[in-house]
Amino acid sequence: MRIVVLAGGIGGARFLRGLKAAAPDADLTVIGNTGDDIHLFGLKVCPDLDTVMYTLGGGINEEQGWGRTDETFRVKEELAAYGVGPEWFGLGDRDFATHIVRTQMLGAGYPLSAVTEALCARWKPGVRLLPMTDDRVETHVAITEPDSDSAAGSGERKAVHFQEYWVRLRASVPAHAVVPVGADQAKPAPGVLEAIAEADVVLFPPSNPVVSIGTILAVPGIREAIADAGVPVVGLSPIVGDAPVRGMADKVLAAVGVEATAAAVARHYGSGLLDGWLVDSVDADAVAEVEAAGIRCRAVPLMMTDLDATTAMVREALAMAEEVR
Ligand code: GDP
Ligand code: FO1
Ligand code: CA
Repeated sequence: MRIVVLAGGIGGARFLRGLKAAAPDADLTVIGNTGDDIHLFGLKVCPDLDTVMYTLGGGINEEQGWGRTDETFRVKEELAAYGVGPEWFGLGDRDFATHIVRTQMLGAGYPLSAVTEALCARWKPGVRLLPMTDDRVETHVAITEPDSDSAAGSGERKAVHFQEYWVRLRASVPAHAVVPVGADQAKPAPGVLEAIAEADVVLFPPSNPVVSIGTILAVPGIREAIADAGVPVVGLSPIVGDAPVRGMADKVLAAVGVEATAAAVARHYGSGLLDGWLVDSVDADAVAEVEAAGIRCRAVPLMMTDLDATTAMVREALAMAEEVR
């Protein structure tokens, strides 16, 4: 069976671990979000691709969910001693090597998809990991700058990189809009549309619906290819009990005018895209609302507390795919 998964970082990566366990013989293609990518210190950093690669390849910092295990921060300290920032983004020494290799290959003319394949030759994630695009896309967030930080003195409105909104500001300021800058001009990376067209099932893990899956779907051609593939498309809610399990999905959903509920996220994707949707058992009340929107829905445990729980979730998603096929 050929399965295509649209993935962000932590939510996507943990789900994929369960998918590998639930469907060990399946051919897995992951379309990764690159809207979180950022250029720092002359290097190209791809947080979501790396989170998937490290998680599936055994190199992830498990507690944190991103970055390398057994990490040190000597380079970061030296940069800070030179007064070279940003100091709010924690790139570790081991992680730096990945960004150096990536940037070197990009500089030599390889597209990001080829670079990602080369990095995966080391990590062997057990999936084909494709960036959504080889073109530059950066998610920016329109915010009101907090008073104390504002050069203008108070309440300045401006756009910041998603990483600045999330890591520096911890999503503590109002987000008015989320813009995947460059997405409208981006082309799907080689293999993306082909994988979707050849898929037997498309899965949306419980990744962020706006800044992970929403960004992937913003690359022209990807949403259309999924809708046209004629195969079951099944998603799992990242919202449990009207709140994200972790992260800022509630804030970025508000910025695009969507309530932070499992049902609202399903309606946001819509029946034109989604055939099936799983909500957590605590959100059983949402099932009727989702089904009324024309999307098959069931309530099952959706907390990825360990591999067994995650594998069980994936099995439910694959069972639903057979039901709606
Ligand atoms: P990120 O790029 O690291 O933010 O990761 P993703 O976009 O792939 O996933 C983030 C989303 O995963 C967040 O909105 C979380 O609510 C969701 N999430 C994380 N852990 C779990 C879990 O155990 N169960 C569910 N249902 N969602 C989760
Ligand atoms: N998240 C943080 O909260 N603080 C950091 O300093 C940080 C550094 C970092 C470095 C490399 C990387 O791949 C990810 C990193 N993240 C950090 C996670 C990342 O900012 C976000 O969680 C994701 O982009 C959101 O999906
Ligand atoms: Ca992300």
